[in-house]
Amino acid sequence: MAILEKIENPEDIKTLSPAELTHLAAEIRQKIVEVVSRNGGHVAPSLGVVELTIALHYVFNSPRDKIIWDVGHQAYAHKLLTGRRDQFHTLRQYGGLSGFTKRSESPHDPFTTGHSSTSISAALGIASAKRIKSDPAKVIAVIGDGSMTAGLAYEALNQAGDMHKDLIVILNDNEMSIAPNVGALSSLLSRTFSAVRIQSMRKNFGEFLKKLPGIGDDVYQMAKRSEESFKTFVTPGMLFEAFDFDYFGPIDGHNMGHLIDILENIQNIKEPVLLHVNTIKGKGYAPAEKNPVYFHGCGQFEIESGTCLPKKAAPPSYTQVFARTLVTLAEKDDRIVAVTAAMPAGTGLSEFAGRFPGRFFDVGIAEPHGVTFAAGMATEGFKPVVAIYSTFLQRAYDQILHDVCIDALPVIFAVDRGGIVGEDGPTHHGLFDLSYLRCLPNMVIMSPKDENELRRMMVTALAHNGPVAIRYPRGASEGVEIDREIQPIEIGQSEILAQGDDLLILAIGRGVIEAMAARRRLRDEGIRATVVNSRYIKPLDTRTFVALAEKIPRIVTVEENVRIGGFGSAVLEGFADAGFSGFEMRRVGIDDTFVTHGPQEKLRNEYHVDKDAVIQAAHDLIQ
Ligand SMILES: Cc1ncc(C[n+]2csc(CCOP(=O)(O)OP(=O)(O)O)c2C)c(N)n1
Repeated sequence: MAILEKIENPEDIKTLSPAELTHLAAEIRQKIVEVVSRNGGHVAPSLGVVELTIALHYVFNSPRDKIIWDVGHQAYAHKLLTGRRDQFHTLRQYGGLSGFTKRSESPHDPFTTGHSSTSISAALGIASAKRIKSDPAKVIAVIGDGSMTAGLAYEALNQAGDMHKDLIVILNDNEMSIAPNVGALSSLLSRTFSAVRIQSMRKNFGEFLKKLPGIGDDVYQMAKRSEESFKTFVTPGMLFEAFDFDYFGPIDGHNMGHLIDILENIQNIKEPVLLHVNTIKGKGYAPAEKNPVYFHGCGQFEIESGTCLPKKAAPPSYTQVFARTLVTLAEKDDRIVAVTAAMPAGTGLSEFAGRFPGRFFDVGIAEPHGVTFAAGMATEGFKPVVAIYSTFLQRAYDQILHDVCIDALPVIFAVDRGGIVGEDGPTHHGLFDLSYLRCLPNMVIMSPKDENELRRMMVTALAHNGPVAIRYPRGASEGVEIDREIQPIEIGQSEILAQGDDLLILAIGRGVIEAMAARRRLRDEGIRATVVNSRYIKPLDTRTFVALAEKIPRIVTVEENVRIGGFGSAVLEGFADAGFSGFEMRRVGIDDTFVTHGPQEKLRNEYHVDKDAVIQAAHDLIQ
């Protein structure tokens, strides 16, 4: 690490020779692999942009010039070069560096990221603000080809081209999203398109010209001679030029000298520029180059072999249970179709895709489109199951409301990663869905206490003729026995799990696990609690809750969601609407704050949504 050790800030790399820059790239790769093998993280995206990162910091002057990394998951080299080398070993750990770019972490991170496709909008906003302030600094957005599948990116390009702002967009094209990239744009960008499809288009167009009566052959000969060959006629550049960007590329994103030359040239252009860079995801670490999907974002692994370190034996994850159950149900019901937004593996839908390719749709990183697409299918009698992580579903809010709920279309939302997700931190926790879904008319919202109940809820949802959200957590399920026959659950019906006269605990989803654990400890202290698994947040089983609370007016609600607008709020509203009063209540849930990154269990404890929090609430009420 002879060179990296000397880089305290980006200024230090400007004096390095070309050979030293190449050496620095190797040292950075080694460091990234070393740390991510221990901490887990986005190794392949970061390895793919090492030369690009060095070249950007060599040519531009961060933090005066602003470099915005889309998603921010590929910014590890950027972190190493911008004063964070000594903390890099804490990456994604509690109290350590974030796995994404974060304004509060460094002046070199001008924008906080985690969700995709925001970089061009943010960069354009920053560039516009700088022009008002007469600040000549450059603004650069680096966005991947996967992130270019989102409509948001085009809204930004559309405005940027029109405003003729001094803005540089670098398209980091590795032909991969998390999975292989999808969509028409992806084939436009890909080398396959330039080589194979252009040749066949050229042939077809040539034949067409030759057939034009009278003039065809002449026009064909002219076209053939024309400087504007067919290859340059149809290029990815056309798309961006249509947005009034000056297009450069595609260039080799691992040729540092070439990158530096071209960046030095384009920095003087005062118009929107798009530089198209081809990179290899996982570059320089053979296992990641070979398996970029796994190494997109991975857990701990052994460096030598690239094999992931065995996790503790655990029951299947909720995601796996959802995925297998969906395949089983889809075998019997061909109206079931599945939709993912660029996360076939993460949501477990790969299995469905393999089994029913014609009924599986990967829409790209386009959650809003995915939801409206599903709504369209529902109008034709299908039963779309839209599997999207809670945090990314936030993007599709208007589509859920306007395109699904107003007409009560039977779209099922498999809301994965509901609750605290862990090391990805505040941009990724699914802590708002109960609140943001609960206020939508026609929506039914369920959350299972275990994997058996998840299966029952899926059957219930498929039988229901209207929108349903099933919210389940990240990670291993509870390891309970699975019923052979999957029975539905009456909509709106809760379940009493334990009886006791001292305290009433109403819980939802994972909260039920914490409630039951707390109940055992409280019983040892002589406090006897009734525990209710609410199962539904909407419709809420208010009648049962009121009947119980009349006898036991000391109530604790438990949820892994923000308290504002969540399950506890729903219970309070239900009580108020029923005219029920004279009770005392404590709501266990997330405060009005964003939760940092770290291990799930640690965060549950720190943010008071675990059994200790339930016990404390019980003590509050009873002592
Ligand atoms: C709105 C949103 N949906 C989904 C994701 C999950 N996600 C993180 S990175 C990624 C793929 C990004 O692909 P690309 O932009 O090409 O970057 P690469 O990792 O290939 O460098 C996805 C789908 C996200 N971060 N944000």
